[in-house]
Amino acid sequence: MTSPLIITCALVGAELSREQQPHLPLTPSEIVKSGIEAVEAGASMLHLHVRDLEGKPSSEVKIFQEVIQYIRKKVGPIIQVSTGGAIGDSEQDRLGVLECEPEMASLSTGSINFGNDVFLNPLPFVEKLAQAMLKKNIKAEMEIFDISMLETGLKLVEKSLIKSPPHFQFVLGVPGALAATEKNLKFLVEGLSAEATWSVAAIGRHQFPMLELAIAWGGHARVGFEDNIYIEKGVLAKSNAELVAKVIQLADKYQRPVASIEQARSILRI
Ligand code: KMH
Ligand code: ZN
Repeated sequence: MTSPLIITCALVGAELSREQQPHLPLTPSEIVKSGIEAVEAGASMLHLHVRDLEGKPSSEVKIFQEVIQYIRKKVGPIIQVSTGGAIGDSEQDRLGVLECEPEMASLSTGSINFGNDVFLNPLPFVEKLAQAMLKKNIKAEMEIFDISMLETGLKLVEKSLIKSPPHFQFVLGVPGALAATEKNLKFLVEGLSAEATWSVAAIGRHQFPMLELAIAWGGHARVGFEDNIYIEKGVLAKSNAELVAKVIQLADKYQRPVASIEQARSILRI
């Protein structure tokens, strides 16, 4: 049997608005509901950003704690908080979200152009985040938006700043960063050690074609509104759960069983 597929759902992100996606969960209770639905549909991990009551991106630990608590009460997925936050968030706020003691947190390993903005991740800050995660026993998911970010990720592993085995998320197709192509993904995957685990997230129309490659090649898959709001060309998805269900169809095509939450923990060794 082929190895179980970990499906992560990135529910909301920090950039999208209701104008773009009318079903976007915004308030803490909407994010909780959408997260529960995504897990019930088959996601074993949630990549979490939160918004305040007005729907604005927030790094308030209290909101994270509340959302996590409600999701955990109903379903018990791996919670991965975002330390990327929104463009321009302070380093202090980005470090602060680790206070809610999740099992995992995202760790972007370098700076990139992000559309017309710059997503800043200076090396000293990346290392500070990695140290803080180690200290709190939080597993990092290294977010790799460009080739040099893999180099840095591998150096962090060498310096023993990352819990073993290292886990990478290849986020492809962000305007200004690495394009979502088969050739680029192949290059990234070939750069990993045998023990590493990896997943793919891709932006917009690239989401499902790139996830299909990840599934076929033995990696894992991230879907969700943060990365893509369409279920098919020109048709907005009605929920995050609908996007998860579409990944499961792809998993079936390649005979990849969908990982249960416990299987996902065991694969990632958390
Ligand atoms: N919102 C982006 C600027 C992460 O969650 O770690 C960064 C981001 C990455 O979404
Ligand atoms: Zn994110």
